[in-house]
Amino acid sequence: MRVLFLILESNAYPRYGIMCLAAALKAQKHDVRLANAGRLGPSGLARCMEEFKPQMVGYSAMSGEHLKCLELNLALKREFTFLSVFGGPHATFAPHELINAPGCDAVCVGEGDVALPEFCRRFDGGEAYWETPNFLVRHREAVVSNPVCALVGDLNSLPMPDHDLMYQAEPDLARDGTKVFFSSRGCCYDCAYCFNHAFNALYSDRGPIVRWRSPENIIAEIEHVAAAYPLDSVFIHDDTFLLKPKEWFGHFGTLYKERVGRPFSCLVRPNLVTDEIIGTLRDAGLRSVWMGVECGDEEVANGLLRRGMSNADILKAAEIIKRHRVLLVTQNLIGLPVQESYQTDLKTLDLNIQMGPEFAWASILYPYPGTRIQAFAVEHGFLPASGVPLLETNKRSSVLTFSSPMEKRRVENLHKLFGLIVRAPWLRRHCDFLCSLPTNPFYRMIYYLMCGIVFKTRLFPFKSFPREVVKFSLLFIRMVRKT
Ligand code: B12
Ligand code: SF4
Repeated sequence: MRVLFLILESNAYPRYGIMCLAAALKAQKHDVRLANAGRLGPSGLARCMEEFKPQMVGYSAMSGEHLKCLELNLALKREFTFLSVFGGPHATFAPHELINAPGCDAVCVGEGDVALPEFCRRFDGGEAYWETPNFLVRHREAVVSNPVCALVGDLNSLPMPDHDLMYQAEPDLARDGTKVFFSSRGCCYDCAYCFNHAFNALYSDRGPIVRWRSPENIIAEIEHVAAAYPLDSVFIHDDTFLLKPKEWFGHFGTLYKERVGRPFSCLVRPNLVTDEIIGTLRDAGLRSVWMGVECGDEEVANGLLRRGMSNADILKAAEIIKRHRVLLVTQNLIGLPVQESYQTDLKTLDLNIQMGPEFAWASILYPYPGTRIQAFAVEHGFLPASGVPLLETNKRSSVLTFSSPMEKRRVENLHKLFGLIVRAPWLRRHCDFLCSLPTNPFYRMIYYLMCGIVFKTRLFPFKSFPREVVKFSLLFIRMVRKT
């Protein structure tokens, strides 16, 4: 079968889900391609469709970008004949919205590694593909919904994700010295703003949620990439890298040091940080960790957000990380659905100042479909019951209704200045004044400049300036314009 995956833009980040699916389909001898619609433009994409004649076009969409995927799909459907299939987070958490949208033929809920090859096998063999597990399919004017099958139990059994496919479609990613990998899937925590609790409920009786690859398995993938592409550093993007047995890290550390030997980064949850594990990983080459702090107001963090840890736990984790001379990046949530949102955010700011991270990254909360925080925000009047507005980017403003326009302005400004104030704490005493000024492009520039400078000088420094500078500058301009 000829399957074409379409992405709108890579956002300077590989689509690992597509790389996994492409590998699974190729293992079944299907002919798979990937096109970046943004890069090709309408005429290039039309040429690609004419030449490849895909029988199926697959989209992987997060909430928000699904709208543009639907639009593109409809435009293509006017000129070409193919089956359109949607997957990814929006398909998982709002499948009915997608399957009822014009032009959408099928939606894959949850993991597609087993489901999509099975769907293609049935389609190709003239069997009842509309009855494939995990899929909602439009069949003879009706929608057929099927339950999800078990999660992939043994991640080592999956074929190696298809990096070549991604890097051919997106040469900037091939040139980028930092490459992304995943060593595990799933997270057992219950944070109210994250997709995992909804994902876990979907799969509640379908096998263990948290699964990890063997150190040999992920290292073989990293070696494979290093042999063919520039690789200066590795970013292991598991939701919670430390959610594995202690022995795993010793074994991984030894192999990584021997066979990869480049600096790496990962994401951690403060309550899982221990002196022993960080020491082992540091010895193997750990350069930076991204740690979810989210909220410095303990009542909000443990009530509304369900984080389940104290500020003391967070400070202790930060101290361990810094003591091992690992660069610490904190991740924080701004603009929460609470009465005094700005005051709550200031507590988060102060906690960050106390921790002194290399960089404090802040996101404006966007309550995604299926999350508890969305239900809470609707119930308490922070969001309209009629429907949650979709934003193309949540790096500019908040969708919540705050107690006053000034409260909203302060929250949005603090989001832009957060990283700067944490790096230059003397600005803290001017924070109320700075945040009460009208929102403005200058603050947005500061936000992206801070990210850009810290990323490319400290976290993932340019190794080859000529190789990366053009891509990086274009990304910077695109992000500022979009926001
Ligand atoms: C890496 C990552 C990114 C990367 C790349 C995104 C991508 N789509 O790959 C970047 C940095 C660009 C990114 C950006 C954002 N992200 Co993000 N990101 C992730 C992260 C951590 C990993 C994604 C991943 O590669 N997973 C591993 C692969 C194997 O899983 P997968 O992608 O889900 O794919 C599987 C299935 O979904 C399915 N599948 C996927 N696609 C398809 C397609 C077809 C046709 C089929 C049949 C099946 C299928 O099969 C795959 C294999 O089993 C996830 C969390 C997570 N653990 O998934 C959040 C996550 C996807 N991101 C999220 C969010 C909110 C964002 C941002 C909005 C954050 C922000 N504040 O800016 C932006 C959105 C940008 C945009 N353009 O819309 C949310 C999405 C929620 C939602 N309802 O959409 C997630 C789920 C995390 C969360 N907080 O809940 N993100
Ligand atoms: S620890 Fe991170 S990945 Fe896990 S549920 Fe909480 S926010 Fe999501």
